[in-house]
Amino acid sequence: MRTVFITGASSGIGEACAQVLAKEQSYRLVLCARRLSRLEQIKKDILESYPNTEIYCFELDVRDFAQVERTLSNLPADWRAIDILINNAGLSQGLDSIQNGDIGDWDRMIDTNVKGLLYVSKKVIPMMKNSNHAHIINLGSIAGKEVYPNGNVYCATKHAVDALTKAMRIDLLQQGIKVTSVDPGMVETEFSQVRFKGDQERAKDVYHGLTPLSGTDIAEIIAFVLARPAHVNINDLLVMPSAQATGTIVNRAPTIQKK
Ligand code: NDP
Ligand code: 8X3
Repeated sequence: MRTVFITGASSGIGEACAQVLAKEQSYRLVLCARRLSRLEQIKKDILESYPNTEIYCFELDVRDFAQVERTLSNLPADWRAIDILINNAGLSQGLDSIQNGDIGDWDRMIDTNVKGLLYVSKKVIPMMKNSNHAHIINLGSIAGKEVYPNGNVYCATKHAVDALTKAMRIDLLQQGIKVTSVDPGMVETEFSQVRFKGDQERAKDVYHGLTPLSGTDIAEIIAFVLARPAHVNINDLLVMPSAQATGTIVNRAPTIQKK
């Protein structure tokens, strides 16, 4: 059994990782996010399908280092050895030009996507020291490879994740910790609802006329990455819907259907 620690497990890609890895029946799951009631429901759902799954859920705001430090230092004794960290918690807020951007939006993105990833990694890496399967997966994005109009600060945070992934791979090499970046294009989750602050129509419009990726598509790819033999690491994996060529060029003709 490998113990996997997933941030942002209350929704979207993080929730799908919990579901897909539970199905494999070879992982114990540590799930955290701010919405504890969601995590409890996800735990209940998983246990209905896979009653033998060991799951530990707790509330965590990755932006708050004091909380990260306190909570992770106080994990129950049998949850203090971690094999895999999926740094998934993240968000976009707004889609505005630099000159019109909102400072609060910028702070939330930088604090969550960059500082939150660093805070959690800082605390979890020492918990991986006895693992033979140590692996960190960072959720990057096409936005960490390209920049698109009005994506400025979100793209900057995902470029930072890209740089941190490369840096972690170097710094953690001698400890035998694999580091992978999984970089999706458009995935239909709560991401656009959060970006557009609850504007459901605007969020839905992002995926109009095309078949986006699902959280499960990404989770299955992460499960594949984790299943490679010990001597193999996938450094960086860019995955797009078939209808998306770049961050901005998409085919909205409804010709590509999911098999
Ligand atoms: P969702 O909005 O569905 O999920 C985001 C998750 O992050 C939620 O579980 C949320 O939980 C958690 N989260 C947000 N802020 C915090 C915080 N301060 N502390 C702890 N948890 C937090 O979006 P996705 O599943 O799509 O996003 C997951 C990751 O994938 C993000 O890093 C995103 O940037 C990345 N990504 C998404 C793409 C997409 O098109 N959807 C494409 C490329 C990358 P809660 O609110 O309960 O705290
Ligand atoms: C999320 C995908 O294209 O909105 O990272 O940047 S995109």
